[in-house]
Amino acid sequence: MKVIYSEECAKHAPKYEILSGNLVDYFESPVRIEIIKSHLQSFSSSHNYTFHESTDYGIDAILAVHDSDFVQYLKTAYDEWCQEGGDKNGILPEAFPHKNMPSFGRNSGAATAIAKAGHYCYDLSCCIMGGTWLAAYASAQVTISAAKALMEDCSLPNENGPIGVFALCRPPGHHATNNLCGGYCFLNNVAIVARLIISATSKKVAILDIDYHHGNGTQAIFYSTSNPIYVSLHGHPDYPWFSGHASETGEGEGEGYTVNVPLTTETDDKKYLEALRSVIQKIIAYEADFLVVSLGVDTFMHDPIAGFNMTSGVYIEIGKHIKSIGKPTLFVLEGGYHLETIGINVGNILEGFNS
Ligand code: OKS
Ligand code: ZN
Repeated sequence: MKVIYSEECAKHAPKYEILSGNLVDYFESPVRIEIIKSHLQSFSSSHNYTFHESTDYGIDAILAVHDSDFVQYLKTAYDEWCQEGGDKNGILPEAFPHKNMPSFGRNSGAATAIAKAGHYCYDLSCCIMGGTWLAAYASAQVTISAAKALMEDCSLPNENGPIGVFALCRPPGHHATNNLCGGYCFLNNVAIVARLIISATSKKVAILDIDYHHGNGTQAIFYSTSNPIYVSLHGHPDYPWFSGHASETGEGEGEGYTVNVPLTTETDDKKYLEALRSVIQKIIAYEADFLVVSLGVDTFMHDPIAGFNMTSGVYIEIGKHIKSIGKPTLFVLEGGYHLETIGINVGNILEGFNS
């Protein structure tokens, strides 16, 4: 199995975030992908992982999902902030243009860097530093490179079941919308490659989001289209708080092509696999040609920011279930913050898929 990565992904590394009112070390750190990589490398002879540095395919696939003013903001926010005398650690919003504010929509022009931050970001988890754009761009290029590899290799004969490629990327993407960052996410990697695969092949894509959190950004980007279908299992109620209800099913041409399965925080291995089996039936019925998986392992019982009760062993079963869909599959890393097990848990999903 090909694993695509980029050293550039480490260039975004905020020191802190706020968790329950406390300043804590930033969970979404570069070490996450280092741990996963060395875990997969320790397996690479028996499991046949090969590691490939990403190729730069340029900005076009990114601009097919994200607004150009938003991309411009991500590129320039840090420099503007520094020119205005801001702290070298990076820029965070201080206030957001809330719909209940009397001046909402009238005097909301964003003149300063920090006002723009409130316009283009919806929480406090997306500090923009000197290296943030480089890392977010690299994360997208890792995912694009992985998608290109999958499209090339899926025509080759394969006896062991469907072919898979793993995009070992960060920062993650599924909370980013066409013009907002949030939830550690700047560019929506999965949305970028789903749209790329559809435009390159004219085939049908299913997105299966198994991160603990609802992928509100991915859902929003594809809410009114029937291709791709977006299917998410997630903890509820939890971050991002205002989306992921079962009643959100898409609109217009997209009606019926968003599937949300909110699960209570008591969810264990057995309940999760039951829910997974039911959504896999929907993906099979959709007759997708490609599967893109938003792969988060923050569903693990000891994850520091999530609430499920799942064990490491279940990830092998999850991987086997994904294999049973039988389609070329792109795994794209999203969340997962329990560093002691992140390598094992991601490795178990890939191992189940490759078994
Ligand atoms: C604030 C944390 C906000 C982001 C939480 C969700 C990140 C994630 N302290 N999404 O999949 O893993
Ligand atoms: Zn998550």
